Amino acid sequence: MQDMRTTFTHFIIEEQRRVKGSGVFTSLLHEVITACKIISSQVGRGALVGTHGNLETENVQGETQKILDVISNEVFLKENQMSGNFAAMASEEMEDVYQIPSQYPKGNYLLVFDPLDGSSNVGVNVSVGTIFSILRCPEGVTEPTAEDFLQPGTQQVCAGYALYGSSTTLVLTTGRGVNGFTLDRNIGSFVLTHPNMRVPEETAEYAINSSRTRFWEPAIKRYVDEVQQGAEGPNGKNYTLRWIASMVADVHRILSRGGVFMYPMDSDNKDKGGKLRLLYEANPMSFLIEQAGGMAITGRQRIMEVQPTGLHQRISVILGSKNDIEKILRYHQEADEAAKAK
Ligand code: AHM
Ligand code: MG
Repeated sequence: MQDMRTTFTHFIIEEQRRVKGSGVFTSLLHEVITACKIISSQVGRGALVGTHGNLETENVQGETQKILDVISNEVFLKENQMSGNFAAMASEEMEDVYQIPSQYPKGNYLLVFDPLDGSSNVGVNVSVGTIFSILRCPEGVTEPTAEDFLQPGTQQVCAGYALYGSSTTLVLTTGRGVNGFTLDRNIGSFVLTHPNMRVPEETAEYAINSSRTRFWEPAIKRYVDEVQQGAEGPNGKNYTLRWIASMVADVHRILSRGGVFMYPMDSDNKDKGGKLRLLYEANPMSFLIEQAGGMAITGRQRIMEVQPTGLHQRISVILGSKNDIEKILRYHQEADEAAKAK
């Protein structure tokens, strides 16, 4: 045989055999990635078929919805509702929990997702993506409510994202490391191209929206100030800044070659708790980053240990290469101690 590449199908069958699974997970992941393939195709055609614009409506976050936000949400619901694997779904684009229509069987898992992350980028042809997280439905629950989704990130059984960039990439963890796949459009399948992804402990790249500098807490100001001093500062090396405004693309870069991503809570977003959403942005990305050897914190604690209080709860997100994240954690502790001592 000439082509010895591992397709996603083969990869999950092997995983299923390794963990002696029932096959439910294999079927469930197939539905999820089929949805990602459809969204990838829609995103790729958008400008030609007029779906790159805004709608008149706002989502539950009060943000203007893009046509593609709504299309992607509908694709995800439709592809995942009939398999009998999920008990309910929730997404950035829907205020309440989505119940599986009564004509379909219900399963034991909950699916929570951001159908099109970074969608402010679609009109300018910059990368966007889909983020998802899979939780167990609590035992005995047949009609899950928002409460049933409020599980800390440590309870996730699977998390991943699809990145619609110069190629379409799928990155996934089921708690046994992180693997990346690239969509081969000739055969319509994802192929394993990035086995066992690892985040290097050391980095010289950081990502933050620095137009918000005036709102930052002292610990973030201190870290960024030191980084910007480059080789002349305490780090003794030059850093570069990258900010795509698409978390999926920024996290993918970090999983590929290291770095630090920060969307911290600041004086401007403090009332909301931060900008990014805990259940379908921060938790799945934290699971991936930790599984790849990196760290993900709010500044003061591990993100995955935060007990969620709301479906659309926002949170401070600081993640990436271990050595820098440890330093940022320490800077928060030192700033808090200094403030207490005053
Ligand atoms: P979205 O889910 O509405 O697209 O918002 C989340 C996005 C992230 O992908 C990205 O990191 C961040 O918002 C960018 O925010 P900003 O425009 O403030 O730089
Ligand atoms: Mg998002």
